[in-house]
Formats: sequence, structure tokens, C-alpha cells
Amino acid sequence: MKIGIVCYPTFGGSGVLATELGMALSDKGYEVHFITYEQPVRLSQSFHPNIYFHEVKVPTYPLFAFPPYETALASAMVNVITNNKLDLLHLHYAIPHASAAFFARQILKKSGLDIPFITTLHGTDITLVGKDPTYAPVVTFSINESDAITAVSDNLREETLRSFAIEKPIHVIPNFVDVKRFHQTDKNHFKQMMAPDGERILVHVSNFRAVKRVQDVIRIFDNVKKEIPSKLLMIGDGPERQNVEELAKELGIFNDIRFLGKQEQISEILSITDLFILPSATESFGLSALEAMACGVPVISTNSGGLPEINIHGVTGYLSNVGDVADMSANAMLILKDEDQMAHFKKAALAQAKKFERQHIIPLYEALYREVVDAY
Ligand code: GMT
Repeated sequence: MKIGIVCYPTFGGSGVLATELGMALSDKGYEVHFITYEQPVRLSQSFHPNIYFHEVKVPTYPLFAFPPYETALASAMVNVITNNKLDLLHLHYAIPHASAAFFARQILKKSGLDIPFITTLHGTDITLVGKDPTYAPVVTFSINESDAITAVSDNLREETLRSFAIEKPIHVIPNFVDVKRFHQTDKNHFKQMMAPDGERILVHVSNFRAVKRVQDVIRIFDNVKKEIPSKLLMIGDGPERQNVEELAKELGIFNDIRFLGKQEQISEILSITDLFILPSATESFGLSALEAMACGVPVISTNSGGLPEINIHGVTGYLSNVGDVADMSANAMLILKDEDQMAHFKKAALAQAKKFERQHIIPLYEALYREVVDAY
């Protein structure tokens, strides 16, 4: 089967998941065509002979205050589908991919080349952006025009049904992790550099948007550090980075934190990590937490969105209410202060991650592809 994957190429979870899916499908012999405005980050890490990358170019013109990406994307879809005879288009993140696909399909119908499309809802396309009345009519229409709809957690499925008039079933296919790449490896030399006196290592990975509540990470670390010698690694970049760096300086803990920026070798960092912190205001799944767990790292998170579906309270880590920094700090210390306790949580985190191994999840997508193509 020839599959077109449309996604954001950035470090965000939906782009990462889409890229991991494309790589897994290519390993299974599918021909995969990525259609996006840049090469997806994780695609550049290795060469896959049956993966093709089609760059969407958006020409500018002085009249355009906002260059029309959606128009360029729909045209790229038409060209890639026509030239490569794709069987199916899989869109990751509804906005604007689903409406662009609808438009492309109207064009393709004229030449008898019409193909089905599947939309995977990832989170903020529903919970934050999609709900906005500015976008909602187009989002609702284009999701309903999809030949199949998937959501990455039960919670996101329910949230979508609550917020939009959806006329089709929503299949839940959770995020997955490739344990061949995400597993604990011996990086003691690296640990020695980051925590020379045997301090505990706490890690946060995100795009530093407001929804991630990155300030809470700093405050949790501040509380933990007062009781347990520790270091914090902050991975990623985004709008809140400057603010959290300032907060760290104000609290006098800046020198115990490394702001490492965007990193590609996340599993190496996770290999030296004792605790992962994800205090998001909302999180439809929390792929970064799953990748941490696959490296045997327990998780302190909020109980928002789909997080309780992966982080099991008291087993793989702990869940707290959004903003309850005191509770998250106390829970972090419960895990970190005792060697046996920590080993126990690490083992449980790894066992939980194995339930989301890519070999269990990819067949769910394959079955849906087959069903949609056969029914079309
Ligand atoms: O929140 C992010 O980091 C980016 C965002 C995206 O859409 O790229 O991630 C969403 O999709 C991921 C993959 O399905 C999920 O694991 C994240 O939980 C989800 N983010 C939110 O819901 C805030």
C-alpha cells in the first residue's frame, strides 16, 4: 500500500508520532510519502529507502499578510497523489490538514483519482485550537468528511464527542514507542558529567508552551532540591523558555538546571534520568512521558486529559491536580528519596511502557487502513 502522511514536521508530539508511524510502516514494506513544509525531525536521523519526503513550498507575495499554507498543502496533496498513485492519505492533527485534504479530494474527483483520508486527532487540535469558534465550523466539517477518525486516547475521543457534532465513530489508537530505540543504555560517563556528586536527575521535555506549565517544573524542582540533592535537565524550547529561565534565577537554582534546548537523542538523556516531570494543564496522551517510561523512568504528572491512561497513580509514578505543585513535589520526593522505592517505580514504568510498544499498535493502524481502502 502507498500511504501519504501529512503532519507538522516539528518536535511536537503529533509530528513525532506521525514520523514514528511512517518509519514503522516503511519497515513493514509500505511506501510512505511525507507531505509537509520541512523534513520531519526524526526522519533525518536515519535513511529509509521506501520513505519519500515532499516539501510543501509556500510562495510569499507582498499582498499576503498570511501566506496561504492550506492552499499550497492542498495543491501538494493533489500533485503527490497523482504522481505517485497513493492509496490513502493519513492526516495527523486536524488543522489545517483535514480541510486541505477535503479540498484536494474535490480536485482529484474531477480526474477520477479520488482516494480516502483518515484524520488522527492529537490533542490541541481539539482541546485548545479546534474548539475556538474561529476554527470550529471548518474543523467539524472536515473531521466529518474523513473516511475514518482516530484519537490518541479515550479521553481525547470523549472530549471530541463533547465539543463537536461528530457523525462517525472515533477509533482510539494510542501513541506508541519504539523500544528498540527507547530503552535504558549505559550512559554513566554522561551521568557523571551532569550529576558529579551522585545527585538525582530530573527531566522535563516539551515545546515550552503555556499549556505545559513549565514554571511548575521549576517550582517542583526547587522544593525537591531543598530535601534531596538533584539536578534538572530542561529539554526543548518555546515561548515560555525565557520566563522559566528568569524564574530559575529568581529562585537561585539556575546553576542546578541545564536548559539543553531541542535535542534529538532523547533516549540517551532519559537513560540517566531518575524522574520525568509533566505538569501539563491538558495532555491528550503524553508521548514524552511514554518515551521516558520506556527508558525505565517514573513520571510525576497531572491527572489531566489522557495522562491517567498511561501513568498509573502509585505504580508508574503519581498523578496530581493541575497546578498542585506541593503535591507533585511531595510525590517526587516519595520516589526519589529511597533507592528501593525508586527501583520499584522504574520497573513498573518500563512494564507499563511495554503495553504501548509499536509492534502492538501499528497493526491497529494497518487494520484501519485496509478497512478504509476496501470500503472506498
Ligand atoms: O503538546 C505537544 O507537545 C504537541 C502536541 C502536538 O499536537 O503536536 O502533542 C499532542 O499530540 C501528542 C501525540 O499524539 C500527544 O502525546 C500529546 O499529549 C498532545 N499534546 C496535548 O494534548 C497538549
